[in-house]
Amino acid sequence: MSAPAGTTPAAAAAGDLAVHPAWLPDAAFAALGARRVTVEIPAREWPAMSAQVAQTVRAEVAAATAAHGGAVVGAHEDPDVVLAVVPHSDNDPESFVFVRDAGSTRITAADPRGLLYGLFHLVRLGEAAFEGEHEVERHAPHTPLRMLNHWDNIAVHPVMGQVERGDSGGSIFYADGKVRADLTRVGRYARLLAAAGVNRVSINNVNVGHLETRLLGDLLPEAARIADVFRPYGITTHLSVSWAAPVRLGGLTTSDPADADVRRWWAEAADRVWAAIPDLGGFVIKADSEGQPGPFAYGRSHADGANMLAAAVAPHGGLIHWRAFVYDHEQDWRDRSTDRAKAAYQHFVPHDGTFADNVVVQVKHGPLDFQVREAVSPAIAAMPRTRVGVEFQVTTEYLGHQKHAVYLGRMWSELLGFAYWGPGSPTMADVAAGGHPDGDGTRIGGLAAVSNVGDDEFWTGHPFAQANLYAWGRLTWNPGADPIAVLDEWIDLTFPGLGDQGREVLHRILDESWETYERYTAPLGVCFMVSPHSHYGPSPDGYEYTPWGTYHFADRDGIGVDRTRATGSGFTAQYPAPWRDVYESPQTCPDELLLFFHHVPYTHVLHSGTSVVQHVYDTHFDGVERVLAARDAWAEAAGHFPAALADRVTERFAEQVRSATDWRDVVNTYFFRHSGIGDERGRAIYR
Ligand code: GCW
Repeated sequence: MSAPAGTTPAAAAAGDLAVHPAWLPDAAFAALGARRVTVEIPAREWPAMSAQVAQTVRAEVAAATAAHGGAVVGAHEDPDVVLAVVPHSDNDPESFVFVRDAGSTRITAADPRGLLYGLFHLVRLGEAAFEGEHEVERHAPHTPLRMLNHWDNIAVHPVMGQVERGDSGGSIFYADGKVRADLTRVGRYARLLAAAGVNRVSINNVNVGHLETRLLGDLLPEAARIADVFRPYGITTHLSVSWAAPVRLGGLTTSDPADADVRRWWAEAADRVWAAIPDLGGFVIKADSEGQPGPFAYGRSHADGANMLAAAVAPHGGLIHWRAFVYDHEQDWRDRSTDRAKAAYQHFVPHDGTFADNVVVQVKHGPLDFQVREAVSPAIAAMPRTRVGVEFQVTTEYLGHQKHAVYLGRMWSELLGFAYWGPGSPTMADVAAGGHPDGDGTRIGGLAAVSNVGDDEFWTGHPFAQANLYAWGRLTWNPGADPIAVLDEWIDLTFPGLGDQGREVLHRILDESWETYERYTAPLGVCFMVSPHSHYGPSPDGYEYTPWGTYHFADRDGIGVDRTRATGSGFTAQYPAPWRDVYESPQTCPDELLLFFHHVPYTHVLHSGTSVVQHVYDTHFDGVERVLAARDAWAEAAGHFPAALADRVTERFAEQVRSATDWRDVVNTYFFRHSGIGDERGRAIYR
């Protein structure tokens, strides 16, 4: 196979050794590694994962102290640092307690997995972990389900490549039509994820091809090899499965969930899978979605389908992550009675309370599809008796393909903190953690996101897109964390010793880069306007007359989607108060979502005091200015970074400038041609 896009042939040839260390170079361990460290883990019959994580903790400490002049010592030898497994009242295997007094730093946890998270906490703190006194601090994850979904295929798709919506080269798991013989890179990835707080990974695309279906069959031992590499870092492996597996693999003539043979096939498949991977997390499934098979073909509901799989995996403690991304992708654009935004709610909310206890209904954060700005999904808040998981996208399918510098921490933080029932009420993150106000507190769905990693030498195409992967993990652990502080953590862990200028420039480039991207692409929550299929670059009418249900309805008078109850699709009715009313009126709808909810004239005046069309011109000119400023800031600071990385970033900036300029001119021209209204500041708009 030739080197994947974005990977230099030299790096590909040099293989794993050329991989950038990302956020855990040896130097990140300098403070801890210079200490005398004790690790106390009682000999006990630990579950396999905990036992292996215990080994990982010991190995990490041994390597750090060997590299930085410290030592591994016994408890009686006056250690500076104690890492100890001790009984904890809550028994949460992932939480830990950090304290510093009388000149000694201590991490305690009920399980080696908590100890590992505590160890990485010390690494993040650096010298600060060993200075002064620290009150007792308990750290616990917001939710026990913190997952990355890989859209990796074993086969290489002629158009999509190997990783669907991946912009970081090929898969780290698969090459040459099989699981890689050498999984060293996966081990490094597991370590990066553990340090960020992720504890679950699904290893194949939710669009499951015929070859990948065999992960439940003859390729199972290969999947088990991957699980073996994740386990020592406290990471549970999940598999994406095809609804059609009984037909494809089992030779049955049907996948009807009511069919006894189908049920038996899945139960036997689960027995086989868990025999090979005893601590597998479960199955992720995309059914009746964008052409994937599902229960609709047999007149069955998604609850019927999910519960049938749930019954098969329940004896093994497995979970079913059933995706709610179900909509009509063969819509007639002439049909104004259908609104794709309503689909997840329409398909799933009627089944609330009927899903089995081990089913997580995984809902995308927005009702459309990972746009730079869309409303939050109302379905997330509408199923108090269901385990609702929320899905995000770390890979930047609609956000610049890891060619543009776009830090997503602030976007996710805003979404996770969205208070569904008004200020101070439970947030999106709370609902995912079982905190629906009408729920019983036990319905934990957790957080998931599509990974952005590939076999690229910098892991993520754009080296700064690593920050998104890191931030994703940290925000699943603590959704309330300040995303800019998280960015600082990433900077410290990735570029230890970087001076103030380098840090300041990274902040200048990244802190508001999400808003910058929004400014030069689709405005005011109108969504899409991207080139169909590739989802890169501007094409304002690209999806307008297609079956995909993603329209903006621009004409000579105005633009936007009327989703009101009064005159539109009625989508606003899916929200609880106060949002159903806030979004209903253009007077109260936030500017940034105006065109998501309303069709308005180009002359409509925003709360900001500017007209819609002038806002488009202003933001698009400004967006490009911001990209140019970021590029120039980078040019000043590039010398502070490793040369190969600096070259990659410089190359990406050239493309970002080109692409942002293209977006600006196409979108501005589009609005000018439709409205006939010029820029009040007389800047160049192509006519
Ligand atoms: O946005 C769409 C993507 C598809 C993806 C799908 C999904 C995995 O364009 O590539 O398929 O979402 O989330 O299932």
